[in-house]
Amino acid sequence: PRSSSSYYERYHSLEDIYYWINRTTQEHPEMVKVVLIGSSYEKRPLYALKVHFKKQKQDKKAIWIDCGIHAREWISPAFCMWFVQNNRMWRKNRSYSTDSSCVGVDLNRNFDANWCTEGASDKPCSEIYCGAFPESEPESEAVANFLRSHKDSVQLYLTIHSYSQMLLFPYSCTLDEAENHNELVSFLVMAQEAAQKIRRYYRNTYKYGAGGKTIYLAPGGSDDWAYNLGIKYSFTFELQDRGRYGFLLPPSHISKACNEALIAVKTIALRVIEK
Ligand code: ING
Ligand code: ZN
Repeated sequence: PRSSSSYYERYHSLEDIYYWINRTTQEHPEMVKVVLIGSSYEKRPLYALKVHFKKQKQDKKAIWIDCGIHAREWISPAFCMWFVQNNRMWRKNRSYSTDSSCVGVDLNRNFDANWCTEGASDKPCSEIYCGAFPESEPESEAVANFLRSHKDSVQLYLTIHSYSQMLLFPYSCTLDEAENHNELVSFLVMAQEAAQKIRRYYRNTYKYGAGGKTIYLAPGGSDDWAYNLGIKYSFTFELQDRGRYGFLLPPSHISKACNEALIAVKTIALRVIEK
């Protein structure tokens, strides 16, 4: 399928490339436009892809790249496809700010928990940009609105990230201990013990602790916000792996990674229900 990374590590027929052009423009109509600029001697269409990588102001500046002027140089069209391919390592959402050409807010810095203090950035180009104000983004606002209106029934908040194999709890936005710190530790000790049952197969362990002390200070995270809202059991799971593949975890690792996390979720959920 076109979405797998290996698609770009192969050569493609002209027919495939036409299909790819079609799919790419349909999937990202705001970023990629197709323009028919003529036809070949054999009457095949010549397409230009107009790619907007950033919000464009009035004075439109452009780069032209053509690939495949010489037929036997197959790596050349492969480069053009590689160039257009979306950034698999994108982290933030896709919002445009008015005073910068950089795109995106880090949604896990956009919640109202010591918002935009140390561990976040007010620079729109940063990977940890906190946004213009707490819940400035529709995605974080939607989550926050839902939890606000259901906070009496939601007893356990889980947010799943990757990678590094860690089970984290509040606070990430300060080095202070949460009021029920020891209880949260005991939940994770149990989850960890349960995970060890299958460790014989998987040989994986998870570190656990309060976010700020275990990884880094990170204000504006959803788990801290949910905790402060009153959901006393609030956890961030950082799933596999430890860095071998990092964010590019191969599909063959999905079931192991999910089964491990499932054991931890079940253990924690049972403890919360028992209370
Ligand atoms: N890690 C989280 C991040 O947003 C985190 C760590 C957890 C921050 C809880 C704040 C609260 O940086 C990843 N992998 O995104
Ligand atoms: Zn994350």
